[in-house]
Amino acid sequence: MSHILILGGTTEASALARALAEGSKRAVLSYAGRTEKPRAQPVPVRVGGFGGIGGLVDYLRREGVTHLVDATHPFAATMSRHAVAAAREAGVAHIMLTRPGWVEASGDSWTHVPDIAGAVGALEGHARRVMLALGRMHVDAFAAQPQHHYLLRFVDVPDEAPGLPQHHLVVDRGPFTVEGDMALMQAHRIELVVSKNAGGSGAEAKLIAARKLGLPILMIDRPPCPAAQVTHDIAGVLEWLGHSAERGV
Ligand code: 3Y8
Ligand code: NAP
Repeated sequence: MSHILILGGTTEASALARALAEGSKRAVLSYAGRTEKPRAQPVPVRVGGFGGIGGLVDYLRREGVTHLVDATHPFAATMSRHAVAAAREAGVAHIMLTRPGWVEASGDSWTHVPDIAGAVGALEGHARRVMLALGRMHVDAFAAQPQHHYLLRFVDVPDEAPGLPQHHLVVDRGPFTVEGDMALMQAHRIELVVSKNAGGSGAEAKLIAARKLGLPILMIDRPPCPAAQVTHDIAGVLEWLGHSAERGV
């Protein structure tokens, strides 16, 4: 009997949980605990870190996990590295479910930067009205460029006000809509949008909204991904589960 651990926090992880529940597969979805009220799931959920690679190995062995699906966000690089190492050490089958990166389309005006620090550096210069669609974890880095007016969007109300002298905070969770993001950008007279190359549909609205409004994008490229088996869709995971079950892993 297989027992699947899904490392979640993405639209695709939730879709996989639904598919496994419908198939009466035994699965648990894991959240880091970054948000106050994570989305309810049709499979049991666990919340919180494992305690590094060793903690994850212990969890895999203790719970009798047979398959580990890393369906975390492409920027959750530490979790993905830990998942590969722990699965190997515990002898558990492993696959990454991740979405392809977005690619610049005609009508887009992207400037690529390698990471958050690169985005901060690229904001050197005259004051502008910038939409920082990066969530909460890295906002403080942008205090190095206090001249801009920032539009921020967090999942939860923060414990303290963001450390940016000129900002407007929207508390909202995705998936977002093109119309909603266009209205938001127009209402705040946004001149530039800063985005991670998350891929997928849940955060894509802002790219389409920026394209329709002719706004430039500062695109933060993904961190390197560990060497592992990867699929971009639920069907790929279900096929992998079927194959590895036949092999009796
Ligand atoms: C806790 C679980 C689902 C998953 C939904 C996806 C889509 C909506 C769009 C913008 C961009 C951003 C952010 C974003 C999106 C989905 C997906 C996605 C981006 C939840 C969730 C958790 C998180 C963590 C949160 C981060 C933050 C990032 C906001 C749940 C809602 C900016 C990423 O306040 C914080 O500490 C938030 C932290 C990591 C990035 C950051 O650096 O702040 N996601 N987001 C997960 C956990 O605890 O393990 O609460 O239900 C999940 C989703 N957020 O099941 O429907 O699939 O990506 N999440 C980015 O892409 O740039 C918002 O505003 O346009
Ligand atoms: P990260 O930097 O790669 O991981 C840092 C630590 O958080 C990990 O070492 C692990 O702690 C814990 N962790 C991360 N994901 C976990 C999970 N799904 N279940 C249990 N523990 C987890 O991760 P992150 O970028 O902070 O992302 C955290 C969560 O938010 C992930 O679920 C991710 O899918 C989701 N998310 C992130 C982003 C983003 O932009 N980074 C966007 C959307 C959703 P231990 O070492 O103690 O095990």
